Amino acid sequence: MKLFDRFFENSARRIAQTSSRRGMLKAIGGGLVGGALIPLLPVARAADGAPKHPQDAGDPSSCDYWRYCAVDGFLCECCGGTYNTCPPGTQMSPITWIGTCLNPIDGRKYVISYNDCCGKTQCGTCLCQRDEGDRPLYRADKSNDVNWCLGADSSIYHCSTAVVIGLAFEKE
Ligand code: ABN
Repeated sequence: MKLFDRFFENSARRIAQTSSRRGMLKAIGGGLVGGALIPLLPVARAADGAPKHPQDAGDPSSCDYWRYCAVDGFLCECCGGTYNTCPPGTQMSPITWIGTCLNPIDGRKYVISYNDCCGKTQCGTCLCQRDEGDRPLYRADKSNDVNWCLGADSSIYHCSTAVVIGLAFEKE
């Protein structure tokens, strides 16, 4: 036990002889300031057009974007909204066209709802017509060539969104 005591006594004396209170405060202060600055260091932040989720890939303003596989309309992403939200001043249609698209990142199929945004004249940019699974208009239940704003307060069509509803489960 004496050996133990002597060891700590000697260590404490050595520290006391070789350091000052001011030096100690400086070291503690430096540590605190340095620690606070670590979150401010530059990190690779998501650039414009980068995936919003790690399981997502592609550019939502491009017609090739995986969620648009069955879309027919102007992409809201190019019209002041996003791929799944309406631009300000428009309302989302309560009735929609549903598609099933393959997410290239996880290799799974997702049910996508193509809600139209209504209440402003047509956006006119990023027309995208992929039409996967679309049938002629006379098959009304199977056609995406429909103005879904007919079910909204205003029937004026502006653009189309692509809202992921969930995973698609296919019959074996
Ligand atoms: N669902 C898009 C759309 C809107 C108006 C007319 C045809 C298709």
